[in-house]
Amino acid sequence: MTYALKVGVALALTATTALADGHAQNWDMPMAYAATNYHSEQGVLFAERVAEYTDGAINITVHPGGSLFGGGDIKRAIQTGQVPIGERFMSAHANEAPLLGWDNLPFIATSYAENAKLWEAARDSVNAQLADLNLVALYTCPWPGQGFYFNKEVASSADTQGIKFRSYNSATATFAEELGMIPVQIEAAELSQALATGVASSFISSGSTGYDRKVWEHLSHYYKVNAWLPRNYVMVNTQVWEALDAETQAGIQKAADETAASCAAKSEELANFYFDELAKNGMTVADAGPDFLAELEVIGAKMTEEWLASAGDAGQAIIDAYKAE
Ligand code: PCA
Repeated sequence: MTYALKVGVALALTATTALADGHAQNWDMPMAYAATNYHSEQGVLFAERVAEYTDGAINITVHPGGSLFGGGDIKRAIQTGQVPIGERFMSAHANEAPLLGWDNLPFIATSYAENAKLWEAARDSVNAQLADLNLVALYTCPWPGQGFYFNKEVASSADTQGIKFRSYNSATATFAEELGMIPVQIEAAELSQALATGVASSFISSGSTGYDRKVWEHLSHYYKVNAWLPRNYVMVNTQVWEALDAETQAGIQKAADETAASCAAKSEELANFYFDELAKNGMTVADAGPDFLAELEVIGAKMTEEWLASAGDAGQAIIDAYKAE
């Protein structure tokens, strides 16, 4: 057992004692995105539900915006027991475990209903993968569909050559390179600064992150593509989870299931609001043109093939199960 995992076990044992004594446990929950973003607001709702359904045994304090741990450090902090619980963008972990990129496959599941179906198909193998990483997923929640932000009109890859592109995982870096752009990975929390300083002048994301980061201050065009609807997940350290009694686990899981539903509904409800806000603030919000879209589809098919090659049989099984339903 590594030192890091031992720390997790020690933390879990402390947790057991706390419950056996009848004392409440206080859990800090780092989250990666803006405090006013619905993911974070739903995280607060989750914490309230957990307190209610565990009769105050588990008190969660939400730390949004990467304030406790930066987005890139949250998973590790949970795995090693520095914090018991936290939230992060699932496909950011696909470089370590390719299967976790299941929700970044371009043009496979482009509506909320399809994305929910894909998650159902992926859930068991994703959970098995997370178990290997010393994690238990409590709930996942989709972002709205992903499209491209630019500081000019773009009709095809002829217009994207050499542009500095902010990526949020390795799949988006590949997408950018295929379009002749130069990817640089940057957290959503640092996006405004990156655009202001010219570190990047393009990125792929939902209307949500463009709105949170007021990107109309720097960029002019948003092209709706709806390439995929990636998910965040709230995860807990396995030892911490296993040290809880069954009743406490059931209370937390009930809170998680309710939050999965309320968070997905909120995402869908806000998707068009975000587009309206981008437009109200002066951005051109449009569907990607046919030439650009045709190129994106070719790149997308290639990315899916690459993912299948890296995710192996478990990846293929997800796609097969999704298509069979
Ligand atoms: N916003 C997050 C991830 C996906 C999204 O819509 C981001 O851009 O980092």
